[in-house]
Amino acid sequence: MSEEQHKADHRGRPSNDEFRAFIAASWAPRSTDKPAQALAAPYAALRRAAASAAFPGERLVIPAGGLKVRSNDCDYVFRPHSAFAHLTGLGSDREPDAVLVLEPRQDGSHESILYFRPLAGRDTEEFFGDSRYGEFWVGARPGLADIEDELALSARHIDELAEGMGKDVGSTGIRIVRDGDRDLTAALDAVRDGATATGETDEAGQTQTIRDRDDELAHFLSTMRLVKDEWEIAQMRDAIRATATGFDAVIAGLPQALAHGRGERWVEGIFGLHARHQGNGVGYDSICASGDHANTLHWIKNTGDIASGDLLLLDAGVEVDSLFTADVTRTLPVSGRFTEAQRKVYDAVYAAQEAGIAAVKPGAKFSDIHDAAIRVIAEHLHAWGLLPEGVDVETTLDKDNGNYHRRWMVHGTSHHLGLDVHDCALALREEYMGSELKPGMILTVEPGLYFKADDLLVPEELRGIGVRIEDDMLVTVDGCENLSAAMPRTSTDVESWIANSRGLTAMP
Ligand SMILES: [Mn+2]
Repeated sequence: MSEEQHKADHRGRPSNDEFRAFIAASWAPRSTDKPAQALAAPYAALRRAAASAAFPGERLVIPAGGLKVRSNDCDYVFRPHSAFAHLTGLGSDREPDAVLVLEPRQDGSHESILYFRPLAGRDTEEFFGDSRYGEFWVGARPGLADIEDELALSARHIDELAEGMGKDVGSTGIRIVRDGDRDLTAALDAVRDGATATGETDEAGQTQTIRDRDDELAHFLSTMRLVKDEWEIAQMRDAIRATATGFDAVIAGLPQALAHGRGERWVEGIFGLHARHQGNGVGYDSICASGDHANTLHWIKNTGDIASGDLLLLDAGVEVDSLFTADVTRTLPVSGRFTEAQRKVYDAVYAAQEAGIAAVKPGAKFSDIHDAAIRVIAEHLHAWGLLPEGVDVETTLDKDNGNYHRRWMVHGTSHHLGLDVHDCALALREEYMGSELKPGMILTVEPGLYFKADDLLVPEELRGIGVRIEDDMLVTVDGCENLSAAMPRTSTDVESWIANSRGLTAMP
């Protein structure tokens, strides 16, 4: 058999017309039921309307992105670009290569058109022969009419995209979310070159490039997510509820995690099981850090053992099918009881978190949260004699003086949370750190203290202790709601949580 023939047979290509007819025949008719409209559809329509109003007369291109190769002929599970998910309401694994186009109308509004790859007929080679997209291999997809009903927008075949892109939109032009699909962006750049080199200028009088104009669109779509609508808030509640289930399961599984060795991986697996079971998966790689590993801020290798005297820092969140994710951290005494030194550090971080949470209210600045929490951290470090001689709390908090406390807490206290774990990342500093908190914003409050095992500046009893406590806060009209409050936070409540899980009565 030639290499060519072998390949052909391996991939199931028809060897003759008879085979093709055989494959295409005698399947039950497809369902003609109209799919229900997605619950997210009306909210997605409002978001598209906002984008339309911001860019009248312009064609806006928001790609879902394509499949990413993991290795050879295996792809990663598909996750659409967050801007695409937000504007369509499509979530987990939908729809690779799709492109949302807001097509300008004469009256300044836009028609929403979803170009995608609809289900192929059973008489096509794709049906049985295409291992990346074919129904035999990866399952059925909706047809054009199905997705129009589901999302309440217009749908066209992806093969018509090039023609749609080529239509003249006059002098105002086309914008694309560049990191959505790099190939499509490159193709569009080639087409747009002539049209946009006309020397348009921005507010500061600088000549705008194509990229600048695209970045304005991405920035708009990112900052649009700063304040969540009621549907998004409900998704976040679901994500956090599922996350609490995962944390409960981890606590219940700690005895096995110790017994099996490589306990951090065991914990990652237990949380991942519940994330995958209840949602789309984890919203980011879980940090399962026992003992000194907790002092590596993004410890996602999770290769370590868990010892009974350790603190286990678990930073994990479930991403639900709509792709909204929780982001919660608890630091758990594996034995069920904090040692005196562990409790001292834990209670300090808790006090800092309480101060941070108290600062979450409308009208306060986003940066007030960090300022409040880090002051409490600095006070404890000073009281424990860890700051250099002559450096008091005010001195270390003064940015011009070097922020000595950052040796033990280098990260920020808060970030926006939503479709991305670090949501609204394209917001400018004044729209993020410097902005006022508004009802509907969802953000984390997550101070920590990290004393590395080899830190000779700290007393020996504190070395190897790392603590972070992280909750997800919704800004309300008169303050905030801790969406993750179901997961215990104080040192005594955490001990009771573990004791209850083991069927023991909590220590008084
Ligand atoms: Mn976080």
